[in-house]
Amino acid sequence: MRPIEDCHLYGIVDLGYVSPENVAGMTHALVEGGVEVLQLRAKKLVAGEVERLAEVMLPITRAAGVPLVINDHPTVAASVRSEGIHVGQDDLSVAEVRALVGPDCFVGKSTHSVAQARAAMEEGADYIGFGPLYATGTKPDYTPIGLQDIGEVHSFATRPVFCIGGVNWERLPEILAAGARRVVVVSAFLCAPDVRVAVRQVKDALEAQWKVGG
Ligand code: TZP
Ligand code: MG
Repeated sequence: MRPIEDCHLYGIVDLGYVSPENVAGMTHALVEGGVEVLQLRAKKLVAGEVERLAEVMLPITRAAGVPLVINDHPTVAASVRSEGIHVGQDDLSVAEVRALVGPDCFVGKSTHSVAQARAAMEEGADYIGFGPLYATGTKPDYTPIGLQDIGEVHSFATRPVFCIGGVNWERLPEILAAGARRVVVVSAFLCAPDVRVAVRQVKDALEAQWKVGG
């Protein structure tokens, strides 16, 4: 299983874009394309349904060595023994979540400003999401934060920082130039005509940047 520190391309199976019956197929496509960590995000489903979908995804992600992260439901993460759990600013604290999921499950936190990113590091999050960089239909109520703070967050971050929100292949050069090392891509993958090709394209661009950047 790939440790979160070694993950640079993060995908999300978001039930806003994927119907429950397509979760298995989409999971296959994303991991075969090359995502290195995958989240299950289902804002409108109850815990039991999220658990059922996690059980669909886990055999696929485990076979690929890709950690699965459950959004919002620490009790589901604990019962299916997912590798990770992700919470937002309005959810339980990292310590409270850790008490529910145990020591083997990493805890990620959404952050939307430099101050929140700093607080999440101090709180002991295992990674953070930082965004939305751009306006995005996947999280429509949030004001985009732009690219200008990415460098500052990386200057103090002691854990992985995944830049998120409107990330796609066309924008990747400017996002990486702003200092990003890791990205989350949601709709640009889930809505792509060929998901595997779209993932591979972003992954190739990320890997090319590391070769240049060392
Ligand atoms: N958190 C911040 S932006 C976002 C989340 C979950 C949505 C990202 O989705 P997309 O489609 O890649 O903009
Ligand atoms: Mg939440």
